[in-house]
Amino acid sequence: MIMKIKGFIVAFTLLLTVIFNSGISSADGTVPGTSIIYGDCNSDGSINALDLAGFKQYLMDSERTYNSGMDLNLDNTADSVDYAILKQYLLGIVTTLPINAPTTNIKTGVNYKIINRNSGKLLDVSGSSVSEGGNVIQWGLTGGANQQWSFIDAGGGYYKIVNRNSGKLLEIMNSSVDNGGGAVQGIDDGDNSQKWGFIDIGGGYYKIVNMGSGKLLEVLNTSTANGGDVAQWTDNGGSNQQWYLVAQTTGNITYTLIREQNPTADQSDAYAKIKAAMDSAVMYYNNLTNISKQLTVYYNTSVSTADGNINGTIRFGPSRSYMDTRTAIHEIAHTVGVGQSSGWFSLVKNGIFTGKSATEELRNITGVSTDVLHGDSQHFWPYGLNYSSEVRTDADYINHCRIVNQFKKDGV
Ligand SMILES: [Ca+2]
Ligand SMILES: [Ca+2]
Ligand SMILES: [Ca+2]
Repeated sequence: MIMKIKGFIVAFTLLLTVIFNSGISSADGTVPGTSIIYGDCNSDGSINALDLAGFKQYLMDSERTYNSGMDLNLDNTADSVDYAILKQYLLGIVTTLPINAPTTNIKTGVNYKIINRNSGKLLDVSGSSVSEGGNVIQWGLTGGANQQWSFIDAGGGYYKIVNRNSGKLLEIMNSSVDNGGGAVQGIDDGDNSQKWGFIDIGGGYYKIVNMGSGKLLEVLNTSTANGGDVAQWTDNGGSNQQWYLVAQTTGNITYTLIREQNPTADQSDAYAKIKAAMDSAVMYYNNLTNISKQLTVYYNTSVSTADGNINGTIRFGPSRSYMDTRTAIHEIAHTVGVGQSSGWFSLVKNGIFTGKSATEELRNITGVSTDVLHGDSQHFWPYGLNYSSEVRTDADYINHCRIVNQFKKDGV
């Protein structure tokens, strides 16, 4: 029996050798009059376990030559990445071959925040764990190192994703290939479950695909809550499977809250709430924009809600319902020019903000190529955060900052 198997492998290897040398290797993957069945390594018209065995043999052959029919991700190499893809195909994880190669325009050596498109929350190692198996979840922006990730080129368009705080890799627990397989952090062991491809879907968004399983990194159950679990799932087009990548920004908004020397109980309470709102708002601006501004913030009971001025002043009135992140972000936008600068007034025409960069950014966010930003003498929408009802998820804070950042490019 052993002899038989050995004989089969020899015969199979010979067959493959014939196939590999048969000239199916033109740059566009086709030969006139011949159409390649990608993954059909033994050219018998079907793709099955025999092809996987053949591929393994091929990889062990030190003198192998490139074969486009085995280049299943169209990156001009036929290697272990393609073998993994063939395995995924036979498991039914990948349903068509070839697949598009993940993008290779990811920068290495840079710390990124990885933000879920649906929730606006960040890919985060729970509790800043540094342990093997520490859970990876989503959490609102904190600026913490456990929410920052850098990439190491793992070849074939795949990357290792390293948590800045722990130095451990984003991985799928137990190399699961199942829906719901958990995203955790682990020590680098070279496994394909620790390698990820980035599929650029435009607008700054990526699908992040696990090399071991072919499944996408997603926030389970489209959670928008802090602590929502991150795992893998079959691509279903959901925005909970799409991620916005943002590298280090140069935003530098600082503020001073003016306090009475001997504050009343009401003032002390207001200061604490205003500080929390401003800290959160400044965090968003500094992590998502390149805008700098020094602000002076007041608590003033004669102000009806809150206001912001291009001179750098923000005033909060007595209503506690306006001492929140939404209002603070909205007022910061005024201090950097929204409804305040001459640039604003020349760019808003007939109720439309006409600047190119911000308009393009809105379309990046919505995916609708005809969308326009509406504006008046004071405000803009969508994403102006003019009312608390405009905040459905943290993604609205993120998108506000993306647009205001582009307002500055447009000359606001
Ligand atoms: Ca076959
Ligand atoms: Ca390939
Ligand atoms: Ca997880």
